[in-house]
Order: sequence, then C-alpha cells, then structure tokens
Amino acid sequence: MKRRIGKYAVLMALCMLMSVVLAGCSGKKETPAEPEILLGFSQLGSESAWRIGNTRDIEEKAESYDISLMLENANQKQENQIAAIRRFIAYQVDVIAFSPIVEEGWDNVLLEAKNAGIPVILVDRDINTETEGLTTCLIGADFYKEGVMAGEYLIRKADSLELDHVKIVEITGTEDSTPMRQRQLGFMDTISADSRMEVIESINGDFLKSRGAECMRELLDKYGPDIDAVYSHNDEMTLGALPEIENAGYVPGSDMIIISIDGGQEAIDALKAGKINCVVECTPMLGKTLMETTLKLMAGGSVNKVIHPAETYFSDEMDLSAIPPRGY
Ligand code: GYE
Repeated sequence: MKRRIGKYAVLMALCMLMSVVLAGCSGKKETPAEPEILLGFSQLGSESAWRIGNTRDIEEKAESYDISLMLENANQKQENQIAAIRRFIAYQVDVIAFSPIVEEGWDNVLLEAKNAGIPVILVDRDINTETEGLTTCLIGADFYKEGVMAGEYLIRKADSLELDHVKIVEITGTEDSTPMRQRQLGFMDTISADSRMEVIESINGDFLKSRGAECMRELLDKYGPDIDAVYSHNDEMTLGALPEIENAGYVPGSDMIIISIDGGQEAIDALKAGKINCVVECTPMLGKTLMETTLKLMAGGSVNKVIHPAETYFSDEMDLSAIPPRGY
C-alpha cells in the first residue's frame, strides 16, 4: 500500500533539510548569538619589555574570552591617552580600561565617561582625582610592597656582607606615576630605620633603557667608587645601567649591589650571571583578570576595588636554576 504524503508535509521536510544544509555550510551552532562586548583599552606606551608583555597578554586574553578589543597606544603621552578615551566614549564602547601614565589630570575625561554611562577599569597604575567614584576598580601590582621587598633585600645583603655604611643611588621611574611614587616610598620606609643606609642621589630615568644608561653615567661621574648599591625602579633602566658600570671599570653584582624590579627574562638572566643581586617581581600578566572583570561588570556584578596579583622576588640568596621562563 502506498503512503500518501500531503503537499504541506513535503514542503516542511524540504525546509528542514535546507536549514540543516545551510547550518552545516555556515558552520555555526543553532544557538542565539551573544551580544559582543567591546572593550576600549588605552595602553600608555611601549617603554619596556614589561609593557610589551602586558599589551600582548591583554590582546591574547581578549581573544580567548571573546571580547572585542579596541587597543590604542599613547606613546608615552597623557594627551594621547585622553584623546583615546574620548574616542572610546564617542564609539560607545561597553567598558573602558586604561593604564594611566601619571596619577593626576584625569578628572575631566573620566567625568565624560561617567556621564556616558561607561564603566572604567584602571589597569596597572592608579590615579588621583578630585571627584570620587570615577573608576570601578584597579587591577595592578602593589608597588609599595615591591619597594619594601627591595629594601628588605638590601638590609639582608648589608648584614651578610657586614657593611657598616651603604651609599645608595636610586634610578626612578616616570615622575608622578604610581610605580615611581610607591616603589620609592616602600623602599624609603623600609631602609630609613636602618642607620647604615644613605640614599646619596635619586635621579629620574623615566623607565627607559637609554635613560637608565644616561643616569648611571652621570652617577658614576659624580660618585664613582662611593656607590655601594643601585636601586633601579625597573629592569629596562637596570639593563641600560649595567654596561655603564662595567665600562667604568666596576663589576656589577660584586663592586655594587644591584636591585631591579619587574623580573623580565633579560633581568633574570643577568641575575643568574651575577650582574644583578635581586629582582623584585612585577607581573604584566593582567589580561585574564581584566577580561573577567569586564565580563562581571557587563553582567551587573560587583567587583573588588583593588585587585593585586601575587608577586615575589628573586635573589642571589636562592637557587635560581628552577625559575621557569618568564614570558616577558
Ligand atoms: O615596572 C615598567 C613599566 O607600570 C608596573 O611600567 C609598570 C612599570 C614597569 O614601564 O617596566
């Protein structure tokens, strides 16, 4: 007996077949599309291996979390960052994140973001504003603690070498930036109770390798063999300073105690080679926390005001052979 199939049933079957074929062709699942999240991120520049690693990590994590990233690099200029944030507002991004080059000068542009209803996340560095509540949170290192770790190491080193006086030169990061201020403060608060410690000069190296070299040349010209210790606020400046110390006829790591911050691969290699004595870690891998915080904010959740990554230090007091590749 023949089965009779109505015209409607044939049409339905054809439609179903077509939709299966089309879905197969497009490769897409039959789930409703999630609205895309757009994150505007203003990076402050490319001054160091730390910064380059930080940018790369944020790009990679945005991709893995399926967040569309509008990335702008301000090339070390605050006015470029302000202009980028204004573009993000005009573009109506969902969330704005930025790494402020300095702490002051953000009130106006952040008020504009607030009025546009766009939440702002601080990445890496902090700001000082007259108006409260212009940002949601800060994802970045505890720079004060980094300064404390550097100071504590120097005290231990002075003990082990039985030094009765330690003349220190400090090469600082970008003036008025959070890491510069806090790394200096944490270090000073730690060493100032120790009467052996004396900072003979503090000089601004702007977190740059070339400036680190220039500063070191100047310091060597002025103080030469009187320098017992160099406290440098980042690896880049330290790596600029090391060849200058060698060219002046001193052995970094033995004639002078060298302390650096960041913990990038090149500095760790110099630590292993005995040219640096202590490197305080500052991780640039903030992308995962940034993406997770962005998603939380978009879902209407609350976030912690300050999110610090866990950090440590590496020094000539340790077995350094086990340090895994740093990735920046
Ligand atoms: O230490 C330095 C970079 O803000 C923590 O900026 C960052 C600092 C980092 O250029 O290398």
